[in-house]
Amino acid sequence: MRVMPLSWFYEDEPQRRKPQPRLFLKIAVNEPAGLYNTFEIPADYYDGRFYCNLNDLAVFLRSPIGRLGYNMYAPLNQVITCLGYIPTYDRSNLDDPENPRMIVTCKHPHAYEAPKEIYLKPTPGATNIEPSDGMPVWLFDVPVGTKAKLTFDIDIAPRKIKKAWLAMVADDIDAPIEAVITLKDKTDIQVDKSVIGEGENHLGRLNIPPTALLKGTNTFEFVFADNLGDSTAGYIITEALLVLETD
Ligand SMILES: [Ca+2]
Repeated sequence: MRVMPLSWFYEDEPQRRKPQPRLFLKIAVNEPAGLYNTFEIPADYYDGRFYCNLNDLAVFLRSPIGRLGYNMYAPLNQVITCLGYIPTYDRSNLDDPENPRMIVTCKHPHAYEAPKEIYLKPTPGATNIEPSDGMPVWLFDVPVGTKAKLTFDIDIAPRKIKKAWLAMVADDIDAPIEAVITLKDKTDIQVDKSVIGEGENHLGRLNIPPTALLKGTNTFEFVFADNLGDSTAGYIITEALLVLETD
C-alpha cells in the first residue's frame, strides 16, 4: 500500500510540463532545385541551448573530422562549426506549445552555386540539343551508387547522324571510374579525359556511337560509381548539350 499525504488529494493538479524542444537538421539534397530533407537529431535542451553529439551530425554533414570517428558532446553551434559548416537557425517554432522545435540549416563554405557564366557554346553547323530535364546532374555529397538522368529529345532520323557527342561541363570527376555513364541502360559512354579534373568547369566531349541513338527520347544515366577510397564526394555536370552532325 502506498501512503499519500492528505494534501495530495486537495491540491490543484500540477501544470503539465512543457515538452522538450526537438532539434531538426535540414539538408540540401539538390540545392539548386530547392530539394531538402529534414532529420531529427538527438539533442538536449538546457538554458536556451541545444547540446548534441558530433557523431549524430557527422552522418549528415560530411567532413574530415567526422570521418576520423572523433566524437564530442557540445553546444550545437560548436559542433556544426567544428564540422566546418555554417549554420542558420530557425527558432520560430521554439515556443510552439504542442511541438516545440528548432530547425537548423547548414551550408558548406564551398557549397555549389549555379554558374554565373555559361561555358558551353553550341557547335556551329551542328544540331545542338539541350536536355529536357533540369540541370545540373547532381551527384555530389551523395552515397556511392547514386544515379541521375539526363534526357534529350532527338527529332532527326538516326541514319542521318554521322557524328554525335555529349558536350558538357563537369565539376570534380577525379577519375574515369568515379563516373559511369550509359545511354539507354546499355551503351557505355567512355568518360573522356577532357572532362576529368579536380574542381570546377572541365569542358569536354564524350563521343557517342550514332547507332546507339534513337529518334525520340534518349536518356543518359550517370552514376557516382566510386569514391576512390573515400577521397572524393562525387561530381556534378553543370551544363550539357547533345551535339549531332548530319550530312
Ligand atoms: Ca569527385
